[in-house]
Amino acid sequence: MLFSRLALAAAVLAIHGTALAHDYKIRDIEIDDAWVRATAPGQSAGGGYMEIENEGTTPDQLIGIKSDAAGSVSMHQTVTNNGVSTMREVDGGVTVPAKGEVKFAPGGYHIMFEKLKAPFKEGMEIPATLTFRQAGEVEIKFKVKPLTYKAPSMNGNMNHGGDMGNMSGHMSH
Ligand SMILES: [Cu+2]
Repeated sequence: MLFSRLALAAAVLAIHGTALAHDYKIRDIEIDDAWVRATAPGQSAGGGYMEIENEGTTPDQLIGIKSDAAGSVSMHQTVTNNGVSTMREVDGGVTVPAKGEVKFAPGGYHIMFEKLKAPFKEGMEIPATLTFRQAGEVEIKFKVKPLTYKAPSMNGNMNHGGDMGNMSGHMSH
């Protein structure tokens, strides 16, 4: 009994320790929890998510992303008007406020991988290079989560996950 309780405590500590660690850091910018969902058969695009923190006292801006895993990589934003969600490419860049953070999450900002060179399979890591106006370039890896993975959405009505299987929304750009 005592042993199993100790084991549980150790497991909780281990999980907590991982959550506190910053996955990637460049100057004042930290990137955590970068992930994409595995693609369904025939799906040629996928959305990437992450958290970006700025510990600095001046704002920074994510101005570019590239990856060898896809023919086209861009920053998108899902916008919901009158209950209808559409996504559009971000113009200019995504600002990370001083002493603040930006979350790329289903229903909001996301990285759009299109023309995938190979399907995203659970357990893979998708390399990408982010460019920040102040901090410069940082290489990160998006962990591929299961196709059924449900992320906490920014808004219950805007689940981008539902869109990802059907990429017709992208035909509008
Ligand atoms: Cu998109």
